Amino acid sequence: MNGVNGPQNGQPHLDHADGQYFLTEAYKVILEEVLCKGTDVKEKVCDWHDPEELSALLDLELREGGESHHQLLQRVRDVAKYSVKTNHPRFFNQLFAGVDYHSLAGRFLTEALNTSQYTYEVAPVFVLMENVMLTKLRSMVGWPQGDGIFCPGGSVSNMYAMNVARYRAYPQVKVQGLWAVPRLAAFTSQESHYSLCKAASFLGIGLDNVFMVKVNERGCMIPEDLDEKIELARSQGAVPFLVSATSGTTIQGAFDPLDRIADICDKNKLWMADSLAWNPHKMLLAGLQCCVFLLKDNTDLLKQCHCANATYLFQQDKFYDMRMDTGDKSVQCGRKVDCLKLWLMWKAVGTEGLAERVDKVFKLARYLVREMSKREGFQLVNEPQFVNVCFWYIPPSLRGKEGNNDYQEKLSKVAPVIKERMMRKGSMMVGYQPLREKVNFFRMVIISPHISQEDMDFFLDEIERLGKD
Ligand code: ABU
Repeated sequence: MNGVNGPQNGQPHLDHADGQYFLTEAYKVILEEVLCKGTDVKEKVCDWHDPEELSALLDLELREGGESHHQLLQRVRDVAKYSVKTNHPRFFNQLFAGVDYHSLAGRFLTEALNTSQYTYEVAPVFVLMENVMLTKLRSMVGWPQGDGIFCPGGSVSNMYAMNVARYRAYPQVKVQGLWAVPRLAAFTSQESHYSLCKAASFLGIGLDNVFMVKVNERGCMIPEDLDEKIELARSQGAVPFLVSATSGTTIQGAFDPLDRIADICDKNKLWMADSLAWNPHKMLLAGLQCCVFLLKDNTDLLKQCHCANATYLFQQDKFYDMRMDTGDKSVQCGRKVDCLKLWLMWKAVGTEGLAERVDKVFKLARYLVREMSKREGFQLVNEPQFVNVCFWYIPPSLRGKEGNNDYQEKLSKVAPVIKERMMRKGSMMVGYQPLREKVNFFRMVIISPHISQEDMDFFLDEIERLGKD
């Protein structure tokens, strides 16, 4: 063992004792820099540097020889130091934030075990665990007998939905390809996630065949427009096959009217209430990535749609029940274990604990909206339906000038300027975007149950400070 100096004379790091010593030291750095400092409100959310400057601060170059433990621990420190602290109480930039320590332990364990979820023989515990998780989650939506899979991201879940929906309608597509199917049409709202478009182009359905259904003033799909768009697609010779509805849209957190949409889908025999994509790595803090695709079908549709029957993995003469091998349900081969982090966290806090953290962030979002209404300059885009609080900040120099011709143009520049200032200062992180005719506005997302009313007050104060001109 080479201890603190690491391997000598360019020897590769292959010694277990040596590796375990390094891991122990690296873990201390991770604990200190990422989990202690990274959650400390007195520290920066991000130590921001422009790309050239950051490249100079980091030693990213790969060389012929290896480095000492001492140097490597410095690399670990550097990565931690210059990375964004998404566990920080002032990180509001994405739909994920905060840390759950049980889930994190599950993530460490997953990485250490380093297996693939595709066969029972290499992942016996995780195959059973994934089945239990999927059954539990499906039971919550009323499909105890269906199917499902943990996916690498919500976008991939949406892609699964589109592929399986098409396969159910036209099973010949798998063998004969796009020649064997008519022009297909999918429907989703103007405010749905962009992954529907990605899925349509990836699967050969085509962007022109994704019909964007109008939304109401709060961002919810308008069922009457869905009816009209279905008719429009048919009039163009396309065959409607899928509607993707959203509960909690990416920007406004809007909820589409699922019952009314489901009625339209029933009437037209379209895929909608047949599957569900859900990301516990967002509001439940399961850690990236933890996404499930749940399926009502219990006839092996998922497997039939994707199987390739690789004989080196899925031998038909295995000594155990081959139905335990999940690999032919997925589009990938190697598949990371994403169920353990959710399972361990759920075991730790129970369903009630998970519900409590959701309730807490809803209360904080309501608190933020109330406090905003007491201050000048904060203008909601819409009354929030979820934990996304979308608003414009009107700086003092623009107040009372709403009638000016250049008002919207000037307003569009406010959020990017405030964002740059907060990033360079490192005080907090929040995202912004335009949305169709609406110019840039902030999307504040309250996700982490570790935050408090003081963090909400700080957020409002800091927007005022950064946008005081
Ligand atoms: N599913 C994409 C969400 C990205 C984000 O706003 O964090």
